[in-house]
Amino acid sequence: MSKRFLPFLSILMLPFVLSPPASGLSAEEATGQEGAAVEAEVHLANVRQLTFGGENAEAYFSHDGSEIIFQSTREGVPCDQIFRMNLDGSNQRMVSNGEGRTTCGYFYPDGESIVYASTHLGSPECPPPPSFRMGYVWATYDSFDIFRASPDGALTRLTDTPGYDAEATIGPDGRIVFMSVRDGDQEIYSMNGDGSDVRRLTHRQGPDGGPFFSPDGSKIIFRGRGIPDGPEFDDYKRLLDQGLWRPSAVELFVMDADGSNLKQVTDLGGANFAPFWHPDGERIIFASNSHNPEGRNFDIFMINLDGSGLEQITYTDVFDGFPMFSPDGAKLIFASNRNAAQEGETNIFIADWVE
Ligand SMILES: [Ca+2]
Ligand SMILES: [Ca+2]
Ligand SMILES: [Ca+2]
Repeated sequence: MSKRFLPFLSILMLPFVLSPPASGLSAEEATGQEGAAVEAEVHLANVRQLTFGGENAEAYFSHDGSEIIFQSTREGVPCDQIFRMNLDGSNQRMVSNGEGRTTCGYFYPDGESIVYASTHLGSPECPPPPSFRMGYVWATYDSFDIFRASPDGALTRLTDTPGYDAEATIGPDGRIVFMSVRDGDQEIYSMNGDGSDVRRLTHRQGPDGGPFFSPDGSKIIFRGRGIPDGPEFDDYKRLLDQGLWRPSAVELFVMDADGSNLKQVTDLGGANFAPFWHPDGERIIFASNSHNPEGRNFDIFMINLDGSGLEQITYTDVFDGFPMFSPDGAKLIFASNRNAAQEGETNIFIADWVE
């Protein structure tokens, strides 16, 4: 999964979200639920806001499309914990253990057990955010490991190697794909749902992460960048050794589930991340700032797997990202700073998808 954009984006976007007109919403739209909708977004109908306040992101449907899992920092929750809710936003409840910082919650195919990453074995407290002096970076905390939580909340640790393990998602057959720095670089691995049979899938210098299986489980889409030796790699490696990453330049790639047949999907510039499959297995929806690579305005785009047919889906001047289709393709969920009641808050939205 893709995390770690939002806390830093929220900070960096302050000047942009202070003035409501910059959101692309009219004053009339900016009040109430109607403010979730934007006229230019022709593929999105009946946009509904599901969370109200705090930082909510990485919302993912269960495999049968009946429920949503997401991470939230909100009143009484000082750093991200994993929540579940119904598709109308009702019955929101924390399902992680409330300790440390968590990220990247995802349902097992049974719709009961979940997987998520947490720092709680390092400390029950929230880990300190990276220094603002580091600029625009994600913290890939060393203490993150991946856990399976059964419906009663009991945790099974699935990774135990030193360094960051997170961004776990689960394919239709229950196999997990995730990112780890266990071999000294950001790489993608897969494992069985119980943590056994770990296989390394990427082998290139530079960041690789945020993987998702295709609907039939045969392919994996992810964000990445190959970096040759030189000043850019030296900077990447220096940050990596501090548990940090500057995600300013990444594109989308696809490979077979065994790591073979690696192909680049986007070549847009800027940061392209949070890819997810349309149920047809031929199209990818993702977040990008390629239309404004130095800026903080991300929007959601869609592209064919062969790199053709790029289309912009959202149109606001603030962050829109983490898109995911329901299994039948009828709905899209995403995170956005649109319609924020307070500056910098990020909420989950759901829309009917219009082809
Ligand atoms: Ca670890
Ligand atoms: Ca790599
Ligand atoms: Ca936007």
